[in-house]
Amino acid sequence: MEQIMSVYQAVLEGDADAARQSVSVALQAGLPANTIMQDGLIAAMGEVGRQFEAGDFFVPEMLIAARAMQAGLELLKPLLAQSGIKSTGRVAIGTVKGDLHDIGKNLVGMMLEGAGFEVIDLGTDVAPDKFIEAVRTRQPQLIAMSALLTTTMSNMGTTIQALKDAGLRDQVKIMIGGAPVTQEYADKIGADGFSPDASAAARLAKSLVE
Ligand code: B1M
Repeated sequence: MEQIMSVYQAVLEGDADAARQSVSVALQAGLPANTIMQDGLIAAMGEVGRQFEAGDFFVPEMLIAARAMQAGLELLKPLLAQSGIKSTGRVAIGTVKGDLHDIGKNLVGMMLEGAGFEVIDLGTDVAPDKFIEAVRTRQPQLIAMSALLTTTMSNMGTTIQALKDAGLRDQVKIMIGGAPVTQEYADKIGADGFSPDASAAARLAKSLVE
């Protein structure tokens, strides 16, 4: 479909204005919001992820594509909410306590959104209590924690312990990432998964909620 291809192309090219415009044209042509999201926005972000992993796209290209995707998604969100379409899953994401780095976390959040997740962004410097509160009040299937400092990554383990102490550990899957984080560390603290970048994070998140 020509209108869907325009949405797909706008996201791939990272053109936020064209993304908004093409989503609007597709809606005017009577295409369902869910089709525009799945076949236009989400499909394009899948291709962005593939190109990133192939080394054809770098972080800046992925960021501008994700921003274009979000621009298009803003127009669809109210319609999707009305039609009661189920999201891929709900994820609460945050940078752990003591850590203010959020560029990677935001990128992961955008890729998750691009994969069809409802993303609750808890921000930066997120204490274990805030993750606990989010699980209690918002019932995400997944918690995603980011850390960029060797001095703050231990707060991922502290958060997992706090969830255990609160009796909530079994209610959520937990994935972690960030420059100093490794699979070995994820295994050590009992996280369900680790991913080295935002594109792999979206794939991991899907596999964890399936
Ligand atoms: Co900071 N900083 N910083 N900093 N900073 C680093 C991380 C550092 C490596 C620089 C260095 O010394 N070479 C170093 C950490 C050393 C260490 O602990 N090993 C460092 C330091 C020391 C500090 C301060 C302590 C400096 C100081 O004040 N003395 C201070 C700490 C503040 C705090 O947090 N309490 C600090 C402050 C800052 C700024 C505020 C100035 C700024 C942050 C702005 C912001 O985020 N809004 C900043 C920046 C920009 C950096 C660097 C330059 C870039 C980080 C970044 O955004 N990268 C960084 C050096 C570097 O990495 N070259 C550095 C781009 C981003 C897309 O990558 O975040 O790695 P990244 O995310 C990737 C993956 O890691 C992964 O996917 C992303 C994309 O593919 N990923 C996940 C991330 N989270 C994930 C979660 C997942 C899965 C994948 O699942 C949940």
